[in-house]
Amino acid sequence: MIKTETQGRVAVVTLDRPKALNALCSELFHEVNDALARFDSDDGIGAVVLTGSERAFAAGADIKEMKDAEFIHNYKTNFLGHWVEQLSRMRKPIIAAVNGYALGGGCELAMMCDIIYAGEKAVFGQPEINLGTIPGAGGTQRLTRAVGKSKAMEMVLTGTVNLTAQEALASGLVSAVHPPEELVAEAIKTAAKIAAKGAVSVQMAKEAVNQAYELSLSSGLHFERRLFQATFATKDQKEGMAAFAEKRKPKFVHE
Ligand code: CO8
Repeated sequence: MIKTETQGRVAVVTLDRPKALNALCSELFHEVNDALARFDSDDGIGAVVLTGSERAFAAGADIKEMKDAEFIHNYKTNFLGHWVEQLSRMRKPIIAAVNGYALGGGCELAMMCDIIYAGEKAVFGQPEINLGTIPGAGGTQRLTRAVGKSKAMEMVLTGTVNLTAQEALASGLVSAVHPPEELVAEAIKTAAKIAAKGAVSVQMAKEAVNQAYELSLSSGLHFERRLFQATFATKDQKEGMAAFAEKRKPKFVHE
């Protein structure tokens, strides 16, 4: 249900369940998680791009698969919990390249990534309320932080107010909009730029930015300063600063 490829130090994971608009069924998520775990522990990979098709990034969790699920089963098995753990554990940066529908779990999947690029026709929405349920993997939390309370409430409570790519850009949910056919290449270009930096400082930078969502300002600044100081224990900091002083390009060794 997915395709994977590598381009230099960049891995690309493409959701490939076109007939169901990449609806996120259990099998698809297992494949995604396996691939992400593999790339996260591969020293030859520095960043990952996650994408779907031009019609759909993902139209949400698979409604047909989950429609008969019962609360006790969901609770006991922590339904959806294990699906999203790998993504939140990812230490390497992951860029979502979103063309077409990113609805429900699809929108949440994009928001679990570190950077989102949108194709011009992308649609972001949380339609769960129309199914008698609510978002279950960050739609009430990450979306609210990204677009603000009023817009998030409108989207989550009506299930029909969606964001276009331009609206998503204006609100800060995504950081760039590209023509659909150029989107993945643009995401790969950015991923390659990141993957060419020193891998240790990239991971530390990702950790530090993510703490901005978890910590008070003073604790966050403390966390950031400690990691900043720690970068001076790496070969890449020595190389990066020496290269600057010697007016040459750095050769990072990711150590
Ligand atoms: N689940 C299962 N099948 C789906 C889904 C889905 N979410 N979305 C589309 N499909 C299937 C359709 O049933 C259809 O299958 P078939 O050809 O066998 O009838 C096929 O994909 C094509 O879909 P449509 O014919 O409906 O295509 P349209 O272009 O007419 O419409 C839409 C596209 C608007 C995207 C429409 O398909 C739609 O509304 N889909 C459902 C969107 C939705 O409600 N998503 C939220 C699902 S609930 C959820 O995501 C909970 C999140 C929990 C956390 C997840 C963890 C990451």
